Amino acid sequence: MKAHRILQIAILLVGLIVASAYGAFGQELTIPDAQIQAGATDTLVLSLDNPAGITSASMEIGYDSSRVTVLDVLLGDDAPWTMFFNGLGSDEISVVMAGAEPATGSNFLKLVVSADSLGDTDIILNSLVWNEGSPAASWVNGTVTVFGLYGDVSGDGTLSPFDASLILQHLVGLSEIPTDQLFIADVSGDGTVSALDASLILQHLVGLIECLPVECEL
Ligand SMILES: [Ca+2]
Repeated sequence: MKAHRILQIAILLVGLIVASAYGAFGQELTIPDAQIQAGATDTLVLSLDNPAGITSASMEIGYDSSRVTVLDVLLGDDAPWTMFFNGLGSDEISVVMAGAEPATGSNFLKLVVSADSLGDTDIILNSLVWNEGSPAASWVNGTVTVFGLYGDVSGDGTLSPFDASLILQHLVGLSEIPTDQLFIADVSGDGTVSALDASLILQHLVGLIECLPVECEL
């Protein structure tokens, strides 16, 4: 290989390393997915993959206000900055925030969200700017799934022995609970769906146990 070709490659590699260190490929903000029971409130933590070089941000966060309500916007634990927001009650919240130094970790911003009506809704960034446009910004939008009752696998709004049957049918392969609905069947809260979950639903229905374990822990 000729010397000037080697030099070109070396310069390119150094450029790539410097560019990635300064986030030229986009420092990414991630809105997490969440499952929230209708009527309940949860806090979504927006995480920043690499806070280096970022000392201010402006963003517009959009969502379907008929499905969820953003009750409050809070600074993340790792970003002790100054922040103002506006737009609660609308479908878009504007946030501006700034600090003298970059955040110390990935916990960047929090949305306190209440779930209102059943179904999925996306929480999306309509815009995001770091500093005055550099480093480049990229982001990952999140989805909030609003569900009704734990254990109500059929989705009819009530807990019944039939829900326990659907879990047992799922376990033996006679019918299938969609993957994104499996958390509803996990009434034991142990992270898996098993015959125990069906048993707990039946025990709860006749009052042998006061609450489903996943709800007792709430
Ligand atoms: Ca049901």
